[in-house]
Amino acid sequence: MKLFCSLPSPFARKVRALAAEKGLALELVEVDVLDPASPVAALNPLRKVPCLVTNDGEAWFDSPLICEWLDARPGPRLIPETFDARMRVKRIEALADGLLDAAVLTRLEGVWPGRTPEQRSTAWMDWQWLKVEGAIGELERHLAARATEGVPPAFFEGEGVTLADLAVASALEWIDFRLPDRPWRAQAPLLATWLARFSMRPAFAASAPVPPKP
Ligand SMILES: N[C@@H](CCC(=O)N[C@@H](CS)C(=O)NCC(=O)O)C(=O)O
Repeated sequence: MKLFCSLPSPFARKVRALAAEKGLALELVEVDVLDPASPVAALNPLRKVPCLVTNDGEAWFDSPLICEWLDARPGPRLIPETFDARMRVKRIEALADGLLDAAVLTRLEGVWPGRTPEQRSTAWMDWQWLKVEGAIGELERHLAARATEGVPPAFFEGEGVTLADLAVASALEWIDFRLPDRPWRAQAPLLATWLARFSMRPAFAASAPVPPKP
């Protein structure tokens, strides 16, 4: 199985961490999605990563669907099978992915090479950031409702790791990596405590984005 991705991509990180939790091997194919000649265009008409190409040559996107596909392979389940539990996990994933969509747009507005400095809109970035703050607030409330004497639970849903944890942690660590001037911890102390613990999990830590060498 090949995963077309960029190494810092938080959506790809969610997929890679899920594969690691299940003990599945993924061959990573690094691509530059902003290059018009990127091979991803032939696999995903939306020109986004991650995109999974199975051993049968079938291409799957986007990341929630890839996670579903991988989770159906052998290994521990990261997406519960019962309907209610499954919906709750997918809801947290949707929140984390939506948070990331807005955070990625915030960053692209600042760095996308197709815009001149005059064309970049601070108002647009702030509008996107409102969504990020809204989602972070919701995640914080979720942990607060499940906390015991002010200590957040180890996992977002249930008693073990799920796709919900991988999605949230991938999103928050990407913000730390790409938008360090957008601090979020003061707004969400439980989330910060939760992430500090969860991010040490080996299957997750293995895919941490590496800053380029100076
Ligand atoms: N909904 C998609 C989002 C994927 C996404 O936005 N990927 C970014 C990289 S982190 C991308 O490929 N962006 C290129 C573009 O928007 O042109 C998913 O969950 O896979």
